[in-house]
Amino acid sequence: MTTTTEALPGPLPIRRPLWRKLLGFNLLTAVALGVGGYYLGWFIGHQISGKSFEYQEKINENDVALLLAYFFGVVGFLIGLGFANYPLSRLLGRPASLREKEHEGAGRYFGLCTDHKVVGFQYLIGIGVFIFIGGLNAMLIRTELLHRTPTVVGPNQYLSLVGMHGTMMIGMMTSGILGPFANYFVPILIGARRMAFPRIEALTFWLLMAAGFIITSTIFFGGFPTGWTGYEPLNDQAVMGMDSYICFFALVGVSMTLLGLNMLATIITMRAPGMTWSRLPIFVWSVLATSVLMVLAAPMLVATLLMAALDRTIDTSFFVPGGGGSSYLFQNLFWFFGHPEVYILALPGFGIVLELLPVFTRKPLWGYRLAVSGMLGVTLLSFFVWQHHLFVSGINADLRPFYMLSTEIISIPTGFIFICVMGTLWKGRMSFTVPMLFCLAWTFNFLIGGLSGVFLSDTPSDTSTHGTFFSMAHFHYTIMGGLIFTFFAAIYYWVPKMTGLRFNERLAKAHFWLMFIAFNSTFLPLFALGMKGQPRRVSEYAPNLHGLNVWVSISAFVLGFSMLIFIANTVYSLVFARERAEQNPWRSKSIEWQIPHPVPVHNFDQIPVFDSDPYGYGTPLPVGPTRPATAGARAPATPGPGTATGSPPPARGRSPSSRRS
Ligand code: HEM
Ligand SMILES: [Cu+2]
Repeated sequence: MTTTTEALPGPLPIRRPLWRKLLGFNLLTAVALGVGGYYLGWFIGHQISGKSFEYQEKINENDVALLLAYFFGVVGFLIGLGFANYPLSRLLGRPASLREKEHEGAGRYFGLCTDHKVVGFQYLIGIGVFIFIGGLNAMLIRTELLHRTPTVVGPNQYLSLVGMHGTMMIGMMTSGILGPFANYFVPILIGARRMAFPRIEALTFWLLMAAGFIITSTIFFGGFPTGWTGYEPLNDQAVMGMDSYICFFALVGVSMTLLGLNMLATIITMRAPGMTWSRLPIFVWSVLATSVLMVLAAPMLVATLLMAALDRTIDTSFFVPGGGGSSYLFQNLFWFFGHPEVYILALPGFGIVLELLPVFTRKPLWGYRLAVSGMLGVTLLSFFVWQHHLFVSGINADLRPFYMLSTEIISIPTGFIFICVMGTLWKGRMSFTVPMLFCLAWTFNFLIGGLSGVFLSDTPSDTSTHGTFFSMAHFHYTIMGGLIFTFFAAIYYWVPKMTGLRFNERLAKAHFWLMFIAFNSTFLPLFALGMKGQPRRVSEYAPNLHGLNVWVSISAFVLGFSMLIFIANTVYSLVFARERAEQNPWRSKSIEWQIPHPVPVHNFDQIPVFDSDPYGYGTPLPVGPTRPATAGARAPATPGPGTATGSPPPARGRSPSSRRS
């Protein structure tokens, strides 16, 4: 029984001459209007602030002008892409239409397109480019740290370099899994034809790209000295490059909020019949939890940065002690966002690992409910720990025990996730495919990241490790060792579905092993360097630390080289070799592998009806969604030892016809 309440694909592409295509709303127009808007803002800024506000003529230091330039630039860029067309035509009373540019051949990848699969792809490439730039920054940092004293770049440039690297990485990886993979797969996994707000979905991507250009442009304005945390009062005193940071992070915040809202609306309202909460794939649960964090935390970031921008332009003094403000206020507000942010980075990784392990152990997910409660527990608790970042900043010391305790308690729900990972691995028939290797590496890396976190959550040990390379090592273990490894797991797992092509396995394995070994060889010694007192964000260090730093730098270059293997593999496999992937190479039972490639614009001819959970390995083939597409051809049930799932709970509540598609 299916319901098809939504219009199926629109008309076929209209053939237009090239000049006509170039004139319309597209990337070219967007860039032109973006540049135009930028100069307009710059001009207006100089007109209104030339005399009064903080304009220092000699160094052409005009924050009002730069902030307005960025603002108008982004607005022009979005108008050029066509984001204003729909609201305007609705205001003029034209009828609502749902889809946009979904049938325009390869051109749809280069502009506003409302197909969630196209947006997923755009995210993957777009984020990839900026992570690559962030990675180049890391290589430069490590090149500088080959030397004991500033050699390659000056101390100020070093600071900017670290800030750019950190800010770019955090801002981009925030949407690193949700952008490409949740946008692409969540609608399919829940049996929907699209996201709840397809235009907003496209908007989140293009906002992020605009933000990426803005943070890169900071090099033209002197960079920024605060690192990724943007602390006051340095923020207020910094040169114009700081405005790039503010704009970048504010746009990332807006993009995140919208992304989270869209995911929540989609998952809550658009599940197909039978897709009950207890059948929701665990990856979708992780997206849901992450989205809650995004929606609650990111607006705080945007507001905080707005206040910082006002401080810098019209001297509001929210954070400037001299004017009656407080820099502690900034730290509190920033970390009220910033700590949930670290779980925004971690949770999707949990989701990927738990989603993939059952496939490669041929077992049902062990402890599904425990995993869900772990994710929700992390979500809730992550709003109660932010002051562990302020242990040494000088605020009320009596608050420390509370934040120490709450931080340690958060390891309980995180532990649930680990228990579920171990339970699923236990007696599983493991196949060591590349995605599986990345998941296993996650367990190793994240364990080190998690255990070292305990030292940072305890005030006594944090007082000596805070601000050293120890904390650097800790968060690279969680973000790079956690998130980036699962990011690659997801790439190797899902890109064959997205492209219909397979990666070269030998190159993929070479990438994995080199990356895994080089990663640990880069970051494990940093714990030692930190305990010996090497400070963060400073390019000079004590003579006795030189040998280890050289070791770390060389490892980092090998790590960077492993990324080149990945890029080479991608280009070789997807552009030159173009070997077709099987329809279901991993013999997964999950629905995305049961539908044909390429996935039609509307995903499903008939909305599927779910009547089992997606992890029924070891039990007979699930019926329902998989029946029409596979006809039992693939996904044979390989009975693993002791893997009876028990029958899933019956569909509750709503009848199929009451659901939207
Ligand atoms: C090739 C891999 C990487 C290397 C070699 C690397 C290296 C470094 C180094 C040496 C620093 C700080 C230097 C200092 O404080 O003096 C740093 C900072 C940082 N990195 Fe990475 N990194 C890598 C990847 C990543 C990734 C993937 C992320 C996140 C997604 C990330 C996030 C950060 C952050 C947030 C900072 C702190 C910046 C600050 O202090 O404001 N890094 N990294
Ligand atoms: Cu924290």
